[in-house]
Amino acid sequence: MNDRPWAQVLVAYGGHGVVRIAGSDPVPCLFRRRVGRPCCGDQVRIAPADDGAWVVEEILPRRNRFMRADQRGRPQVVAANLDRVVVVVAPAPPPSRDLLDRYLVAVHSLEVNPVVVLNKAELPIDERAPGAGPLGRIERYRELGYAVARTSCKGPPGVDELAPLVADRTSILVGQSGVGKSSLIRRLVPDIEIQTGALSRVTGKGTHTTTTTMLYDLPDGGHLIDSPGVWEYGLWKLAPADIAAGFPEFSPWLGQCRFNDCRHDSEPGCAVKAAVERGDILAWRHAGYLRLLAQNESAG
Ligand SMILES: Nc1nc2c(ncn2[C@@H]2O[C@H](COP(=O)(O)OP(=O)(O)OP(=O)(O)O)[C@@H](O)[C@H]2O)c(=O)[nH]1
Ligand SMILES: [Mg+2]
Ligand SMILES: [Zn+2]
Repeated sequence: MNDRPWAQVLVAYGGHGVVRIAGSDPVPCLFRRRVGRPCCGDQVRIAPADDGAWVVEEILPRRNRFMRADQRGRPQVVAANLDRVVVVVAPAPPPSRDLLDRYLVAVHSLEVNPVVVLNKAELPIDERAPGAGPLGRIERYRELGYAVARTSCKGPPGVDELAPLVADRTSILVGQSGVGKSSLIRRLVPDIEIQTGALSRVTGKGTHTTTTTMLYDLPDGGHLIDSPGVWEYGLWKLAPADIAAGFPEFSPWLGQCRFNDCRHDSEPGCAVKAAVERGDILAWRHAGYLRLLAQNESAG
C-alpha cells in the first residue's frame, strides 16, 4: 500500500480532521480507531473513501510531540513533528505563577527547542502580579541560553525578532489565552485569511477564537501551529531528574551530588545547592525548580 499518497494533518478532531497532500487543497479525512489518533502535524498515509473524503491508513512515526496534561494529569498530545515550541507570555494577561518554567521543563523533556516570546512588549509590566517575575527577567532567560524575542502586534518592535526564529521550520505557539498567539500568527502569515477560509470551508467552523490546534503555512517555507490558550499549563508526572534537566544551567553539577537520587533540595553534599551558594546558579532559578518539584510530587 506504499503507493498511497501521504499527507500532513492540519487539524484533528478525534475521529476526523483535515489533511493536505503537499501542493493540493485541504481535504476532509476520517480517522479510524485502529490506526491510532492522528494529531496536528502528523504525517499520514491516506486512501480515498466515499464522497470524495479520505481515510487515514497509517500514521508515520513521530519525530517528537508536544504534550500537556489533562485534568487528571495524563499527558495528551497536542501536535507532532515540531522544530520549535514558542512559549508566548505577555504583560496582559500576566502569566500564572511558574507557567513559563513549567513550559520549559515540558519542552525540554520532549526534546524540542524552546523559544520564549514576550508579546505586547509595548505595554508596561506590572511586577506585582504573582506570576510576573519572568516578564521582568526575560533577558536573564536569554543569558541562560534560551532564544528570546520581544514582539508587539500593535506597533514597534513588531515581529522582526521572532520571524527568523520560526523561518523554514515547524513551530507551535503555546501560552495563556489572550497573550496574542493568533495575532502573532496573523502577522507572520500574510495570506492567513485564505488559509483559514480554506480550512473553515472544510471544517464548517468559524475563525474568531482559537478552539482547535491548527497548522498554517509560512510564506517562505515552514509552518506555524496555533493552539488554544490555556489558563494553567499542567505537567504530567515527571521524575525529579526530568525537572532538573529542564534547568539547563544545572547540568554541569548533575551527577556530582553525594547521593545518586539527590533532589537538590536539602540533601547533604548536594553539588547543585553548593553552586547556588557560590552564586554559580541563580537563587531564584533554584527556588523555581523546588516549586515545580513540589507541585509535581503533589500531583497525580
Ligand atoms: N496591546 C497589545 N495587544 C495585543 C497584542 N497582540 C495581541 N493583542 C490583543 O490581545 C487580544 C488577544 O489576542 P489573540 O491573538 O486572540 O490571543 P490568543 O493568544 O490567540 O488567545 P487564545 O486564542 O484565546 O489562546 C486581542 O484583543 C489582540 O488584539 C500586542 O502586541 N499588544
Ligand atoms: Mg488564539
Ligand atoms: Zn543535588
